[in-house]
Amino acid sequence: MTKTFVGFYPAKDISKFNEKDSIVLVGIPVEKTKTTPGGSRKAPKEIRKQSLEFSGVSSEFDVSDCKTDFYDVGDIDSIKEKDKLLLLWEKILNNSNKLVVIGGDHSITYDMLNLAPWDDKTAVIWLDAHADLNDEYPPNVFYSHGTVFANLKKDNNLSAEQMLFIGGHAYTQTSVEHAKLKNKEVDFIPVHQLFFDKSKTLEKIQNFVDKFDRIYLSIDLDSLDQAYVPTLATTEPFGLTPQLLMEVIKIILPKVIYVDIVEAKFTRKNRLVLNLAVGLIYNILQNWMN
Ligand SMILES: [Mn+2]
Repeated sequence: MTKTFVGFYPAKDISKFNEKDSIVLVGIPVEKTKTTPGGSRKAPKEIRKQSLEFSGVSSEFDVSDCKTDFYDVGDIDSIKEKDKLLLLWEKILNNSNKLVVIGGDHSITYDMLNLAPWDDKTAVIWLDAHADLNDEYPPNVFYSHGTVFANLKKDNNLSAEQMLFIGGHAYTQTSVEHAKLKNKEVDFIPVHQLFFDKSKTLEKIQNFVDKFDRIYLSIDLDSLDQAYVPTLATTEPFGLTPQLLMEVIKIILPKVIYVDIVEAKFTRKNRLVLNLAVGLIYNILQNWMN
């Protein structure tokens, strides 16, 4: 087995996993439509490797000092091992665990959340440069990183009120996506609103969070400004800063039982995004522990 994330116990056999109230990490090394070398399918392995450079200790948090246990169940192929994903969800829900998922491209969010339980008190929030609300992307491809939330909505009968998209600063979004946002097919907070009136916009996010018992959170790293994630496949200017991203998810995390981090494409020469992902995971754990 590849190395586990620092501070996490290996727990490869999911069928035997029965730990309660713990945090479970899984990698989904899958890209559906992209074949660029060094793509996000390599991120689960490389993010774990990068975590070895970290101590897991900061001025505010010590991973070795937590009462909660952390388990790394390894990688699952969301296309070929759907039965394993179903078993993982069963374990997470029965044992009151929380799940941290490392993609893969954004299509893995559909693979994961289409198997998740949904009811009126469950919501999904995604941070992204693009809405990922296409009906097909690229043309004639109906399940990809560009169609995630259109398919989730359709296949699980979700209402506009239980879907919040934060970001959308991309000039490469399709007209279909723009039309859907305009028609309020999901709730939407553009990045410029966060910069323009931060406190009011954070309050709006808090009000959304307050309405639900359970939230699934999906973080496409291209929600960050291109300066922070220059190796990603679809970077855009005018995105979030890492600090603002943390302020936003701090509000959401108390209700979150599932969080994924997707599209962490790096190059041999530039592995910054892997560092960012490791730091983000520790920040998420720290917020969950407090
Ligand atoms: Mn995306």
